[in-house]
Amino acid sequence: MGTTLVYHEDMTDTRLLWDDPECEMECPERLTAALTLLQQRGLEQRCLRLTAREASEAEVGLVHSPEYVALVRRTQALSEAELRVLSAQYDAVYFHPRTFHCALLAAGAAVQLVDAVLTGAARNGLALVRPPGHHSQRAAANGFCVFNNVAIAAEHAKQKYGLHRILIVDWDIHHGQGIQYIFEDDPSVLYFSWHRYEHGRFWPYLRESSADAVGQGRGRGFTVNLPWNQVGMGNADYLAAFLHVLLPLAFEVTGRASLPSSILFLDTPPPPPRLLQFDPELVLVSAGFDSAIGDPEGQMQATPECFAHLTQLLQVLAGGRVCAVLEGGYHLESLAQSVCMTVQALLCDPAPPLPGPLVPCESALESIQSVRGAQAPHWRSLRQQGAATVLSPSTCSPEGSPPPLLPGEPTCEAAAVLSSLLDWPHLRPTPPIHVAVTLSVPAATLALPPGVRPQEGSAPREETETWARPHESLAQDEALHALGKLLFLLAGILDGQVSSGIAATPAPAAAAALDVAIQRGLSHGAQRLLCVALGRLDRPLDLADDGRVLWLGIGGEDVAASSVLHASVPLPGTTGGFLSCILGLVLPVAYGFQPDLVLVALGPAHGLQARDAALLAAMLRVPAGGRVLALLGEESSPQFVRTLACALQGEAPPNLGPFLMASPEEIQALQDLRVHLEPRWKMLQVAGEAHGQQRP
Ligand code: Q9C
Ligand code: ZN
Repeated sequence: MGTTLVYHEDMTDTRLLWDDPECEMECPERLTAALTLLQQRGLEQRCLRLTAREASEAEVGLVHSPEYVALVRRTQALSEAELRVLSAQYDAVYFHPRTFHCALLAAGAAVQLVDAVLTGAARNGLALVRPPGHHSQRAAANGFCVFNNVAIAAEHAKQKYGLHRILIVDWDIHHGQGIQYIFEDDPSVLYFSWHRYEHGRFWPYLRESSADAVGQGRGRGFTVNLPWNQVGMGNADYLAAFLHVLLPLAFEVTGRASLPSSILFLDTPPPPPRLLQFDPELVLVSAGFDSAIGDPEGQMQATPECFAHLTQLLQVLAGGRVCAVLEGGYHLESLAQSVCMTVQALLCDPAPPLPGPLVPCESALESIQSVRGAQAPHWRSLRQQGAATVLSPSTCSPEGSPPPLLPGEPTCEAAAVLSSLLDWPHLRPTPPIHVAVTLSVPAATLALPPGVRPQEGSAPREETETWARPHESLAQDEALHALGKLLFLLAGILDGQVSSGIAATPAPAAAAALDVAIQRGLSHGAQRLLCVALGRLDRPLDLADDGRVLWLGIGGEDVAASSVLHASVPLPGTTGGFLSCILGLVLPVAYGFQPDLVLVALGPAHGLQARDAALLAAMLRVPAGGRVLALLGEESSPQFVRTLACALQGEAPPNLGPFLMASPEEIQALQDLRVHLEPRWKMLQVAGEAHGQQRP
């Protein structure tokens, strides 16, 4: 099951026929630039190619009024002067005689993509379309958008496949108010959008783009707006938004009680709480790349690689069913590179490292805090973390008409930064082998998926013995044999032959094997090694404190031990606690540290089920750029190894099963540790300094 690319060259037909500086950026070259780079990088050839078809009247009618569709149909026969007059009736829209055809193809492509993924013909995919869709409304074109492609695709998924939990992630830099309006009272569609807002001074100047617009009626809590109040948001800000806002909500499957008004009558017994859950069955991405560096509209700083990370983080949801549909993106080079990064991530290639230190800016943290505050009444995972702070009034748009937009021209300096960041190639090549597994049982027993290879090779006997010598537990033949394989695998990862791997060791030798793996990794040139140790595995005492090794213990006994390079938490006993641990601790620290190798060691009494381990591995794989070595006991079941191997390969981990909210103790333990680590690992922050919660 691969990645689908849906396209039709007719979508380059529509273009602006007259002078209009506001609209000229939405040009046919957007599609050709993206497609050409996809071809040059050999990515298009790796996808299942689908030729877009026109959406049917019924499909467009899922979202738009018949009168509006008829009006757009009539534009085919209008003269240029008439097109101009009609265009002027909408905000930032142009019509062309081919607009109707293109808009039908764009909507059709989105529907086809959803069909391919929901019938199992493809795992995920991208529809490369114009005109874009997310601003368009039931009876109105807006912001270059004619038909709302993503909204139509979501309605289609609901009607034809009976889905009732769809996540729409709108990472375009404009607020997709069209999607928000269409689903604002619909709890079966969670709409998340971040957007340039500048306290309401940026187009489309809507109050309802602010964080306190959370949806209506039964849909309350299913509209999530994250307004950016400054330009220049970058990789750290976008990742923080995913880790601290979007993903906690997307994962939450909760008994959110919605209280009907009858509860106000105290003599009637309250009805049982309606269970609202969100754990999406499908992820649709309104994939606009005007949020990337260089874009004249967005004026943001996120580099193209960031979109590989965002895409891969989403792939842990909904069994990996991610359908991305192009929206905006007006800097041709930045757009093309970002599209390539998205497709590469959909194809499960490891994500390239992100440039620069990852520290979210103060304004981003204020925005994140305000949306967490606004959403806290609707989402228990947010409420629990004690971040339900009062919505800062500064994030609401001012009353009355919006102040004029301040022009923001890219400076010469920004242009230089951009050209160096967009300089290609600066990536390591994708290793030929995706996942290698050292085996103690015949390969056939494991029924490994394609892409996962059994590893037969071993380090030379003498080398293995040298590394084993200081450790009594590695003296036995069996342990020595396992260590030889582990060393071989580790070298394969560090040399770029293998992306990730699983190495099995006899349980009594687990701690020693991990110690050797760390030392060997360092001597092999690893600059930053993140070690996530589960169960009874103590940090080796002689570990150099030179900043090259970061140790995160989960469920060990040294719970008290804590420095910025050595932190431990008890193993959460609930799904909610485990998720908070991954999203609120492990990933932010991993992103802050930017390791070149991650060791995940499952020691004695690690307590993880296969699906927990798979989720941890699938998510750590993203900041690790794929380079994860999992160490586990030889007694691990074939099923466990197989599940873990699939996750390391980039497949979505299995569902976590019945969702249990984190216990207050689990939350407290995490909170204490975060407070302690935050000064060093800024990606842990969920609130701005000025309005932050009181430190205990
Ligand atoms: N300089 C999409 O990205 N112009 N539409 C705003 C502010 C309209 C953007 C003017 C931008 C529409 C799909
Ligand atoms: Zn946009």
